This record gives sequence, C-alpha cells and structure tokens, in this order.
Amino acid sequence: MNTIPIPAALIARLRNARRVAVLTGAGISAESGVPTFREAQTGLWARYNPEDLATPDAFQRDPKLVWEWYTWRRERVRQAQPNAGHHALVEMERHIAEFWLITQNVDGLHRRAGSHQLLELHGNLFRAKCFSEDRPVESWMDGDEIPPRCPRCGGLLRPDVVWFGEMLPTDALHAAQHAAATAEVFFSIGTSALVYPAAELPLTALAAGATVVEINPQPTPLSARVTYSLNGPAGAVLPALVAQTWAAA
Ligand code: BV8
Repeated sequence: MNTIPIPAALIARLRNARRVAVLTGAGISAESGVPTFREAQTGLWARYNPEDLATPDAFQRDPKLVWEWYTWRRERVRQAQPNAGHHALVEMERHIAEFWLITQNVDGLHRRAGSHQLLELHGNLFRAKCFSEDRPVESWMDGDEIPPRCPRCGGLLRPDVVWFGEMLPTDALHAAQHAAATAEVFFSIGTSALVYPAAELPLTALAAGATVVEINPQPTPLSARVTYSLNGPAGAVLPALVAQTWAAA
C-alpha cells in the first residue's frame, strides 16, 4: 500500500488544506470491472462508438437500442463493487473541512462507497426521466415494451444522464465550478480530460492558484500543466496517498 512514493511536499500541502476538490472519470471505476467510457466495448456493443450512442439523436433514431445499451451498462455496474480508490476518497473526505467530489461517472459507485459531498455532473444510470416532459420518474417496470413508457404522459422513458449536446445540471455544474475556483488542492482522477465543460474544472483550479494533482496511468492533455502527475491506477495510488498523508500523522 505504501510502496507508491507520494511527494513529501504534496503530503504536507494536503495535511494543511481546508478546501479540496476532486474530479473523477471512468478510470476510477476501471478496477471495479466497469469498462471506461472510451475503452473498446464488448459483445453486442463492440460495433458501436459510445459517443454515437450517448446522444438525443441516437435515442430518437433508435430508442430501443439506446435503452438496451443502458440496461446492459446497469447490469454491469450492479455486478461491480466500489474499489479501493472509491473508498480512499471516502476516507479523504473525513479529513478535509470543505471537500467536494465532482464526478463525470454515471455508475453511482461513489455513492455506494459512502461519499457524501458528491456532485454528479452527468447524471446517474439508475435514474430515468420522461423524454417528452424531461422530468424524472421515481421508478419503472422493465417489461416487454422497450423503452418503458412514462406513467404520467405515456411518452418514452430515457436514462437520466447528460448526453452529448445536452446541458449539464445547472446546480451541480455551478457548485463544481465554485469548488474548482476555491480549492487549495484539486485532483483530476481517471479522466481523459477531453469532455467539456467538466474538463474545464482543473484549468479553473490551476488559474486560481491551486495545487493540481492528476492520477492516471496514461498521459492526458492536462498532464503537462498539473503540479503533480501520479502515474498509476487510482486503486493503488489513492490508498497510498491517504495512508501516507493521514494514517501516519
Ligand atoms: C455541453 C453521460 C453544451 C452519458 C457523458 C466546449 C464547451 C462545451 C461543450 C463542448 C465543448 N467542446 C465540445 C463540446 C461538446 C461535448 C464535448 O465535450 N465533446 C468532447 C468529446 C470534445 N460536450 C458536451 O456535449 C456536453 N454538453 O456542454 O452542452 C451546450 C451548450 C448550449 C446548449 C446546449 C448544450 C455534455 C458532456 C457530457 C456527455 N455525457 N456521459 C453516458 O455515460 O452514457 S460524457 C462521458 O465521457 C462519460 O460520462 C465520461 O465520464 C466522460 C469523460 O470520459 P472519462 O470519464 O474521462 O472516461 P474515458 O474513458 O474518456 O477515460 C478514462 C481515463 O481513465 C483514461 O484517461 C484512462 O487512462 C484512465 N484510467 C484507466 N484505468 C485507470 C485510469 N485512471 C486511473 N486508474 C485506473 N485504474
């Protein structure tokens, strides 16, 4: 656990930090067995590019196909468990006075791990809303009609996630932008830093003078600009960082 060396200056910075913000992407769920967003999809879905399916046009063209893609993803996530990276962020939250966990993920694994100060920028796989009314439904029955119908108006249900070309939930986005602008330390974990406006958040933190830390086994467009680049899987780096910062203290 402590094998991964965390820079001493970062440990000291974290120990004195009051305001910390974390942005996560699909990479933090990779070690839970949930494929990342841009990883080659498997089985039936191998022939589709996720960015072509995660759009309102794709749903209007073929609502059944898009709804079944999300059903497949819900099943994958149901079989998954939060991993050591998710749990390390729950521990980090305990040590920081003003902590925000901003996620692009729609898998709900941070909530299942026990994170509280959580902002879901792109929605959640396990919620659905009416495509016509754009209003959430409490629950739905997976029957023979796919996608299921809205109990209020009979319109088609869709996953309550943010598709490409759609606005992010305003409250969550504004809270995330404020967290990024005021954080003393900002983490970008398991994201390719390609999707906007989420990818803007670490740049906002940098511009405000925060210490910015990237955790990713691969380089990203952000890597050259961050204060610290920890090149490893989140499930190993985060527990080491939390142990070396707070357990030893
Ligand atoms: C919008 C939900 C505007 C659905 C998703 C500038 C400004 C505003 C918009 C744009 C802009 N430029 C372009 C746009 C359009 C677009 C965009 O950003 N396109 C990109 C591709 C260029 N943005 C939008 O459309 C956004 N909407 O801004 O609307 C608007 C304005 C006016 C009026 C109307 C609208 C909406 C974006 C949200 C799209 N929805 N998801 C679903 O999930 O089905 S985004 C999707 O990508 C996922 O949520 C995912 O989280 C997100 C980002 O991907 P990552 O999480 O980074 O995952 P990825 O697979 O890419 O990378 C994984 C990383 O993990 C890798 O780096 C890998 O190395 C690393 N990794 C692997 N293993 C590990 C690991 N890291 C750590 N540990 C490991 N073990």
